[in-house]
Amino acid sequence: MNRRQLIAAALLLGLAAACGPKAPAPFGACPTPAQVAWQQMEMNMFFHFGPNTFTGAEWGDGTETEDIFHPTDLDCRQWTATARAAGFQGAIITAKHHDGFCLWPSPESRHTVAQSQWRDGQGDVLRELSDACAADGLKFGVYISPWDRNDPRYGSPAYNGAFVRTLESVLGGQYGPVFEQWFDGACGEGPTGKRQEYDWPMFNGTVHRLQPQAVIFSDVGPGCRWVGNESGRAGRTNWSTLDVAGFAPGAGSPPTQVLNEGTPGGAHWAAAETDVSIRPGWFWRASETDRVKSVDQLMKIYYESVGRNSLLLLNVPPDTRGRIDPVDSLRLMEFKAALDAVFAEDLAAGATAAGSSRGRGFAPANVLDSDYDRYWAVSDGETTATLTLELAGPKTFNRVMLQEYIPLGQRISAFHVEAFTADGQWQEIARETTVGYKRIVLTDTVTATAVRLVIDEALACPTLTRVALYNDKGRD
Ligand code: FUL
Repeated sequence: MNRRQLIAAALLLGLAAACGPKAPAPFGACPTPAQVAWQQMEMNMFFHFGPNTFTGAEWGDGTETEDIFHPTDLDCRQWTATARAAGFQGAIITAKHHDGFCLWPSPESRHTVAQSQWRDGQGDVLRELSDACAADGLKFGVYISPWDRNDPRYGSPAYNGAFVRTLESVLGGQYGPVFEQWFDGACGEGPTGKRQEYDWPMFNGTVHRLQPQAVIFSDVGPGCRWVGNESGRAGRTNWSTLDVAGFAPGAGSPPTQVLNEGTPGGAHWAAAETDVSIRPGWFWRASETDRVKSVDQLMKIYYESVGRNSLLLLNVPPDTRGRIDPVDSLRLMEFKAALDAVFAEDLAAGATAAGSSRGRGFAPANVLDSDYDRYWAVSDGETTATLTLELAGPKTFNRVMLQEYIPLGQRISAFHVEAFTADGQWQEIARETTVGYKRIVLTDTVTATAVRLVIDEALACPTLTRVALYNDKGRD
């Protein structure tokens, strides 16, 4: 082809694409690009670290002397290297827990690392962790508790302004970009015995102003919501949409079942985040080292969080040295090996896909590649659909993974899966409700030459970007 022919061919192709079917219109509340990127992180690590690490308390009362905080061998690169090796994408640290102690030299407080003898008052855990995250390619996030049992202003209007300045000293760029701001809903008494009326619009506005891309966690968002329990379990039905009108974080939050399952067609996008600790407590304690969760427990948590349209925020609390305990890090490596053993091989690879579609660009085969932005979609107005995969031979599996294309909203509300088995029959192997960003359905182990996905009900014409089959040989 000469140059002129090339240009003509390119124009024709462009014209053909322009004449092709359009993408479905977004449906209902949809995530922002930052919320999509956040959900794609799938697993982040939580680090509870502070005076409680040294006192053994879960909630310090704010009277602890600053010198209590004295990690003997702090190494944040050990935390981030461990998280990275275990397949985690981000880290969130308790910069300030309810005891009010700040792991950075906050100018708003006299209860910080700067008042301690640790590193002669020159230490800054946020500096070290944010640098370590950058070095290991993890995103950096912060938990900053509004409830403060040390600050004498807590319980008076002055505290809200002080809390905003506290946020500014972390989010103002000093520690680089922050991907998630974690706001705990707990609102107990301060040192004055008083409770605070939190100014949530002002707190959220401060985060949005300084870190526009940061996803704000609280019981009710606005960026993402609490999953409603601390045991690692998202709802089997789990909508990323939620009706938040009239609710607030903490005592004013919706019932935990609503947090666990979301609201179908809800007015606000606030996907569930599942926060759970690898240990019984949130902070490290020598006495709990023999109760670090097993690989089976971690796999169950994975299937019931990431596999149920939620992000997993797994707490791995550093010890009094300021390092991850070897028992925990070994367990994390075993967990990663177990995940890899299941997800290394997609048994749908090489399959052919058939089903109705809205036309070129939205073919059923799009579910077979890992490009998130190429998806299968049916025509507007169709709220049921069938997709058949002819597998590349008989395949044995017990996990069916589905992914909706969430930038256009969450749509599927009921589906079932059938497998074509050696006896020449279609056999129903699963019947479920929602899909969302990622759904991993656990089935009995089955050997089949074809798989049929039937979308029985959707709030709008469904989209699917991925269907994959896996075999977890270690678990039913
Ligand atoms: C809770 C806190 O009270 C716990 O101490 C812990 O930080 C957990 C993640 O959130 O609300």
